[in-house]
Amino acid sequence: MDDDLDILKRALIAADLDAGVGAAGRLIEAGADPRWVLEEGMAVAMFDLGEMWKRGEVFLPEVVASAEVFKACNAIVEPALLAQRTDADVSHVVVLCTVKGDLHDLGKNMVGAMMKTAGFEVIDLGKDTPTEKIVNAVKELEPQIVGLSALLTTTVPQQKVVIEALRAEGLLEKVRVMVGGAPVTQEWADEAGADGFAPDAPVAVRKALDLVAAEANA
Ligand code: B1M
Repeated sequence: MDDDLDILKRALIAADLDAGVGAAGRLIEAGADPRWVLEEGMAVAMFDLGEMWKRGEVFLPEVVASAEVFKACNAIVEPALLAQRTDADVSHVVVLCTVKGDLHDLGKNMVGAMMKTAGFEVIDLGKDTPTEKIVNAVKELEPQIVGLSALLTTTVPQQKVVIEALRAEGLLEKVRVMVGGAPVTQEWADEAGADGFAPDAPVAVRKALDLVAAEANA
């Protein structure tokens, strides 16, 4: 399985669709844990690709192509992940999105899929999400949690803009806000007034479960 994980990583970096889809399929067929494939394989490959991009070893069109391969592989891995879904509690609703100005959604989608496996109902508002749309969704859907993803240092401040907009509408009494994304830190989460931060999708699930449990015990 380790060999196929390596093939998958290399295929993502090289934007080789056939090799990526082939390796993802073999891994899932062989019973690999989809979380392991996503976290230790696919997410790591995209991080490595980002480092290569920073060093000028790859360029934007290649990154766009790799993102497409990621989506194709994810279409194979995610159903296996969702098959692990528990029926623990579907009464907890998470409104999830990538903030305004930000088109990165691969990580946000992973967070959403893993939250579903823990029994959350996930309402995904997508990427480049206007603040007003998030505020309206919180008013209408009354979620327990709002999750805000941001991948650019220029869009991370938007997380605080959303939190302030929710505060202005008196909605922070009712909803817990989680922030995440590669440049996001616990320090920033505190400064922005978020209730939770997670560096990756598995921790995001644990944090979300902690937040709803704390609310239930309050
Ligand atoms: Co972009 N990009 N990109 N990009 N891109 C980064 C983020 C960058 C770090 C690359 C680099 O320079 N090394 C850099 C940002 C630099 C900075 O801000 N300081 C960058 C740049 C500059 C840009 C553009 C500006 C490039 C340009 O146009 N000149 C442009 C911006 C477009 C825009 O958003 N307005 C751009 C565009 C793109 C693509 C469209 C080509 C593509 C995105 C495709 C897509 O998402 N559909 C892309 C990609 C793929 C990347 C990198 C290479 C990979 C991101 C990724 O998908 N990682 C990225 C490099 C990097 O991050 N190191 C980069 C895999 C994913 C599974 O991880 O998203 O981190 P991640 O999610 C993790 C955790 O962060 C966490 O859990 C996930 C799973 O474990 N998490 C949360 C995420 N959200 C969470 C929410 C939570 C909790 C945890 O709670 C709510």
